[in-house]
Amino acid sequence: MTRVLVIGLARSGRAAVAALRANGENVVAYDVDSRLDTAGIDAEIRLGGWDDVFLDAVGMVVKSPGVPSDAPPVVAARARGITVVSEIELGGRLLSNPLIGVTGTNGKTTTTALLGAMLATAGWNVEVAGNIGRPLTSLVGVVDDEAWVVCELSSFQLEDVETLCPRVAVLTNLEPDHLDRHGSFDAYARAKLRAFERQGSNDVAVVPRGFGAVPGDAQRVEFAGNDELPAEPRIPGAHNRENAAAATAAARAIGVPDAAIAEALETFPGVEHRIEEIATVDGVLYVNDSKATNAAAALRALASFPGRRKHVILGGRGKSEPYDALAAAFEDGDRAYLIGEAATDIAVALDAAGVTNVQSETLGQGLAEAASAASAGDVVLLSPACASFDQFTSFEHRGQEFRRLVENLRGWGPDGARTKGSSSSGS
Ligand code: UMA
Repeated sequence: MTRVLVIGLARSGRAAVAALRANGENVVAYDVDSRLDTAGIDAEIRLGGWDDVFLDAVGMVVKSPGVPSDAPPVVAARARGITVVSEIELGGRLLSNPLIGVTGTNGKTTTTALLGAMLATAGWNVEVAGNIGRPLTSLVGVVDDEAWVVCELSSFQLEDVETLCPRVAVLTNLEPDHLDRHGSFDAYARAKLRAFERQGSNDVAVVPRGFGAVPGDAQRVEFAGNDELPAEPRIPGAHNRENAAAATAAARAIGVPDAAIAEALETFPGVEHRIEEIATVDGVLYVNDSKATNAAAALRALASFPGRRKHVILGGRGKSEPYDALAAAFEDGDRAYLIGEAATDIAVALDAAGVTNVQSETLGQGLAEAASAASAGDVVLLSPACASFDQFTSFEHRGQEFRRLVENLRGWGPDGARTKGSSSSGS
């Protein structure tokens, strides 16, 4: 009897193990972290250093998105000719639901959540999953077969798909990201476009207006940020209008009525950690854009507050990206507070562009320095342009920490008691 090996035992791996077990498979589960708490994982567990014997009797490997293709277990499995698929591929195989896949560099979480809101507003049965934080395999055995699944697809998840075929696939945009993992923009772009690869003539490909050819045979639908929409989106900024246009095109393609699309556009409040307004303290607006893990995303955040003096907290773990375009987007009077591993690289670009910058090292220090330099009307913006993993466990963790620090600044104690005078809004 063959077994399935699941690599990486965080959210995706745990969900994959449960789905495989529910499907009657014999599962062995591996994670490189020898101290991992494996309570509740119903599989034979292997932790720590890799040993090829873990592959004995294994017929298929399912890997978590965070596991790169050069990780020893993946290399060893491929050397033995064992099929390696992503957790998303497994989800696609085990679920018969109609799927809307949303990929792209930036805006895919917002577009995914907004599409979910459009279908839900129309009264359709819909689930939202994938890179947004809810593994696709966690839906196995839980959702009705006819429910639509709107699934955010990252390049990490698309690297190892073989049969996944979304009824509608959406590409929000394509810009450099994750070059450290994929090696080149071409390789990254190829991974993203795999979402379209197996689509047939009854499927729909939603792409930015003027975008080049995508693989597959789907009907092509284009969108642009200046499209006429059934209603103006509540979420602000030009980039969000693009997200709204992409979601609208996808929803219309499957027959969601314009009235429901309009209602969702007008009421959808946006997603946590994406240009999320946390509070106004003494006239200074604090914005959490922790999800900006690449320079292109941070550029969007900078462009969302034209004419307002910005204090931008930047840095973290860099992704081999240039920072000159980002530095050029700073307006006169804007300042940067640099944290984490990429601080020196970013400083070089900012210095060359004449942008005042401070080496703050940590988020707490950066926020304190930004808050003391800011005056009424200014914006303090956490939009790091980098991954979080040098100082935090995830971008969510970084954003939550920012929120906590801002809440402290507002003078709200942990019990909710106000300890210092301030005006506030938007939390
Ligand atoms: N691990 C190994 N070997 C390795 C690398 C990691 O065993 O070589 C283990 C780690 O010790 C850890 C586990 O793998 O225990 C982590 O797996 P994971 O990083 O895939 O984490 P998950 O919790 O499963 O989260 C993943 C996505 N994470 C990544 O892509 C890095 C989440 O996207 C996603 O929400 C979740 O699946 C559910 O689908 C996060 C993300 O940062 C939000 N995505 C990137 C992005 O949006 O830019 C792509």
